[in-house]
Amino acid sequence: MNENLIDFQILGDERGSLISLEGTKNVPFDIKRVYYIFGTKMGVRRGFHAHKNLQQILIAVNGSCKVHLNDGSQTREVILSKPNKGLQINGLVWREMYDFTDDCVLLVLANNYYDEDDYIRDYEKFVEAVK
Ligand code: T46
Repeated sequence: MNENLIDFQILGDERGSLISLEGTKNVPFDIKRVYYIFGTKMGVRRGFHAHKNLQQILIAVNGSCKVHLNDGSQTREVILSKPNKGLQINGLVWREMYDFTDDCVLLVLANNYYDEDDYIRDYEKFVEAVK
């Protein structure tokens, strides 16, 4: 399974906490895009796609959600509930995000710009692609 959980160092002092994300340093790629998902309604499942080449790191900077991963031979469920835990997903992994808490903010770092041509949104095409 082409995924990896990264522990980001929590910096801070008596005032509170801080995490710094730096491309090609603690983030293992050059960051070209950052987006965040919030306000996802209870019971909604999102994702339902794989990427051909994109590398991403998903961090629940607030609240929590679950991520279902499928690389064509194995599946895995990951709970993201800590702002210092990053889930790296590279390329051909089918992903679905669900069980978002009301306060969930899912931050995503990506190594490339948005490109709809990099998405495989049809599950049958994904199965063909991973063969
Ligand atoms: C992923 C998971 C974790 C843009 O215009 N620019 C962007 O950078 C993104 C990410 C999306 N969009 C548009 C495309 C759709 O019209 O925003 C709309 C919602 O995107 P989508 O339905 O793909 O969102 P999710 O939550 O299903 O998936 C997203 C990412 O698209 C995807 O790369 O891995 O989060």
